[in-house]
Amino acid sequence: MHSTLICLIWLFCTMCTAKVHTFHWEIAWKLDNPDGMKERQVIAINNKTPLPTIRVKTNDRVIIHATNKLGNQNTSIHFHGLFQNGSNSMDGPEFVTQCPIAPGSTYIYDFKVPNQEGTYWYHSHSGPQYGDGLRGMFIIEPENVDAYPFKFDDKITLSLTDWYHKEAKEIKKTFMSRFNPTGAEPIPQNALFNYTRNATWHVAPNTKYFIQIANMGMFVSQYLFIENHNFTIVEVDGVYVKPQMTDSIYIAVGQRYGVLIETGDFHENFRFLNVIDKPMLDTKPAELQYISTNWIVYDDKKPLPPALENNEGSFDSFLQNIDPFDDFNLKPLTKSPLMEAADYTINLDFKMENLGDGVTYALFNNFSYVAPKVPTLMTLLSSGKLASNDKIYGTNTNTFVLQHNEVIDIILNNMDPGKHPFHLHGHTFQVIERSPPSSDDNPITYDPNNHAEFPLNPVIRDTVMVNANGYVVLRFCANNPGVWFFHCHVDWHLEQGLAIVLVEAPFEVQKSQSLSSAQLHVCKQSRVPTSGNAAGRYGKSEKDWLNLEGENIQPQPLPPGFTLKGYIAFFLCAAFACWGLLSIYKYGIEDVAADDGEEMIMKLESLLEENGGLGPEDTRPLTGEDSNA
Ligand SMILES: *[C@@H]1O[C@H](CO)[C@@H](O)[C@H](O)[C@H]1NC(C)=O
Ligand SMILES: *[C@@H]1O[C@H](CO)[C@@H](O)[C@H](O)[C@H]1NC(C)=O
Ligand SMILES: *[C@@H]1O[C@H](CO)[C@@H](O)[C@H](O)[C@H]1NC(C)=O
Ligand SMILES: *[C@@H]1O[C@H](CO)[C@@H](O)[C@H](O)[C@H]1NC(C)=O
Ligand SMILES: *[C@@H]1O[C@H](CO)[C@@H](O)[C@H](O)[C@H]1NC(C)=O
Ligand SMILES: *[C@@H]1O[C@H](CO)[C@@H](O)[C@H](O)[C@H]1NC(C)=O
Ligand SMILES: [Cu+2]
Repeated sequence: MHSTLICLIWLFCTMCTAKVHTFHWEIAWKLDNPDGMKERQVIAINNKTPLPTIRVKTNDRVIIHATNKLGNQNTSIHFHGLFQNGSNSMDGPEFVTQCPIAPGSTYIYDFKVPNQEGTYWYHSHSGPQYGDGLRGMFIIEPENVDAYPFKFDDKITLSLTDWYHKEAKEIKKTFMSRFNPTGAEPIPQNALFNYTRNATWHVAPNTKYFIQIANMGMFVSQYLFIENHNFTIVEVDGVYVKPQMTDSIYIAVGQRYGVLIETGDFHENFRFLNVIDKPMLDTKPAELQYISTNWIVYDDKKPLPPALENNEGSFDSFLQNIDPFDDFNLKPLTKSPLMEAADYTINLDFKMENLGDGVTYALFNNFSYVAPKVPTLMTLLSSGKLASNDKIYGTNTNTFVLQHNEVIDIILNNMDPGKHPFHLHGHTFQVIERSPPSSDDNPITYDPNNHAEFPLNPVIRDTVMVNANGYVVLRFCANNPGVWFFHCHVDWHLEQGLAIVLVEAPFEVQKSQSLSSAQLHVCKQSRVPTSGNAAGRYGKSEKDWLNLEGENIQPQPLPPGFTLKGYIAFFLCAAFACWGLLSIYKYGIEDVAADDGEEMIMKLESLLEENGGLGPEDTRPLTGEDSNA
């Protein structure tokens, strides 16, 4: 009796402080034309675009009934940057923490908003699907409105994305094909500013705005710049930082910035530019809109300055005139000294390579991530004492088991000539070292015995750019039991397998977390097993659990003697002859294998067959299907 009363009082008290935000979302296709250049099918929530911004306070609760009405695709939702401490099954990535949500099925995301504040976002974590629009902002405000560590008069959000005219699934087919042997990434058509282009932002003079910015794109980083105005960075990836003035910011996909802008005593209007980091692109089709002009409007009656021309000249002079602040040198506002030396170090060497099906894959220590048959969290929950044995999670999932509360270093050596934004789920990390970029002939790798002194108050974030042929060293504490994905946020690279999985404190997870029958039902609807090892096998003995026969694996390597360079040279010579290179430039990622190219490619394939077999039957999708090699 007495305890019931206490319970009621407690319940009442939590109700009056923490709010519950309940959403019913129908995720479905809709025709839309955000860039004003091409109508296409995009993903909407409750038939609306752009997708809603979720705005909550620290310690609130969020309940989202996510119903898949797409008809032709599975789905899932990840809340990027939220720790999901104690609620690992709400994190979202399919085959990591949950089963895909099949068409017609509903998954209930139900979690407490963590003790975090700032700018976050949500997006699909099913294949390249968020490129079709399943992405939105997620803002966490302090419990007390006056508790921001800086002052402002008004606050707004701003989302940036690259934008493609084709459906992501179709783009992926052309991208991950042996007709794209260099692994050239799909080139977007342009970049959206708040889900539109040519936008105007009306401001009041002499006003301080807090702008919360997220790059929700698939691939390219963007520069953000306002003529005659500086930004003061006050937040990165949900971490408040010492105010830092800069004339522009550089923001990779997955990253967020909170900035203050003080408007002046102006009676004219200025350009507000979002500009694609053009050097990330392998080809630059003439129609690519890499410089987008929007406007900050003080006076509606005054003219808008003309849009910046979209050409090399204006891009180069733009780059020459800005000096974005290096995020490595940002300092967290709350003193958070360098964590003590690592108890456990994960060494990752990363490169791109053609495997036996002629497709380019991303390899971490020679392994490309391939989703297991059983979501890794479910392997963990069903495996008892074996949960700490990394073998049961599969040979192709790049799984590392971490002990509870250990300090972990991730050393990431990038042996690739591109830069890559890496994101860790369930954590923020200290960025304790980052090398400058280097060249292909001279990749810089981390030397534990010879490195720069680590900063005493390193920047903390959840998505960090590693430079071309360079490295980055990240440090965090394994204080969040669960299964967490670590991957490149260039989604095309994730599709190529650029991911590892951290199984953190598995026995703690078993003690305190479980799956609801509703969650298990979602698995039933997508026909995904919910227990067993990565191959879906289990039994009484350890031997049964270590038997991975039938697991999903990456394609075999190219036959010996058949090097990537040789393959590309051969491919280009045979298939494209003289017109080939031109077509690549002209059509970008369009299917260059049309008409007469097709014939040449057939010839090439039969040649390859003789050279050791590259038959079309070797082609396998990255996830979810049997591969019995
Ligand atoms: C933006 O301007 C371009 C060039 O004038 C135009 O083609 C496009 O339709 C406009 N888009 C929007 C969304 O206004
Ligand atoms: C959804 O996922 C399941 C399990 O991986 C797969 O078998 C099925 O083909 C997927 N459905 C669609 C529509 O892609
Ligand atoms: C972006 O869109 C949101 C609404 O979705 C709006 O509140 C905000 O003011 C817009 N930002 C800019 C810079 O126009
Ligand atoms: C922006 O910052 C630079 C360097 O700190 C300074 O020289 C310039 O006057 C500032 N511009 C404005 C408009 O505040
Ligand atoms: C990857 O494979 C190469 C060649 O087989 C080998 O030399 C190298 O040691 C491997 N790397 C790792 C981290 O296993
Ligand atoms: C998760 O919760 C535990 C227990 O409350 C806490 O010790 C730990 O610091 C939290 N981890 C994160 C990443 O917030
Ligand atoms: Cu990448």
